[in-house]
Amino acid sequence: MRIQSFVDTAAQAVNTAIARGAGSYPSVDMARDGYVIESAFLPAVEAESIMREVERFADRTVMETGVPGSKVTDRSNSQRRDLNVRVLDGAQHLSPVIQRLVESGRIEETMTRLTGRAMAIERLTVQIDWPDTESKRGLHVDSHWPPTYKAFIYLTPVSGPENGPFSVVPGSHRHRVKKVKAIAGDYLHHRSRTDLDFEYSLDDARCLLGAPGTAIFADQRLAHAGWPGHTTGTRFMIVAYLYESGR
Ligand SMILES: O=C(O)CCC(=O)C(=O)O
Repeated sequence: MRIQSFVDTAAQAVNTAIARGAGSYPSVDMARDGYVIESAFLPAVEAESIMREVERFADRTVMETGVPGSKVTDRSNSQRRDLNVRVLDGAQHLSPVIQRLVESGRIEETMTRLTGRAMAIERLTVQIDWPDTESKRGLHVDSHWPPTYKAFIYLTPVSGPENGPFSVVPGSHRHRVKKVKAIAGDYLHHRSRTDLDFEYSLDDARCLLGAPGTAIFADQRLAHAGWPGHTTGTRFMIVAYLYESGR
């Protein structure tokens, strides 16, 4: 087991060290920062319509959707971080507006245009975050290698740090030396391999803000986290998990 873990860690470190291409996306902003914000990606009325379908799940006693193909999962059931996060999988079955958005292909098309890589959605959720100043996961990547991507679409106003914005260290999707150091440190200290909070600081992170309907397209090799000073308002957002198709 320990040998396998070492081999996996070494593979991650080597692939991170030799990774190329994150700085040469066709979108100059995506190449430089690792993310692009598209305001009004969804019209405000559509964000409102989705909210009418999903806001009932902010009631913690509602544990089932009652809609085939969708389900409610509380992160607190399986982990000790992000204890105030709820995920609605199969969110397209809960809202005709989300269903139409998925069928339109706009999310994949936008990420494909920004990165120059053919993207496909593998999972689509609505994430609900209740205020939390204690258990938020720190800065991390989703995967060092292979790269993964997400589109976040805010459904509620995320106007300041107090609303718990998605936050990133701009440009960190291109870093290789710091990432290799992080992977090695995590291995030696038995931490999750994707943790970055010993190499990066929230002081270097930027809170990504937006009105309902704002979309953020991100290379998830960015050092990122939900802002830990989330004191006000329950945040709802669509999260599309994207991968290079045919990988
Ligand atoms: O809640 C957030 O804004 C952070 C989300 C996140 O870390 C992720 O999707 O990997």
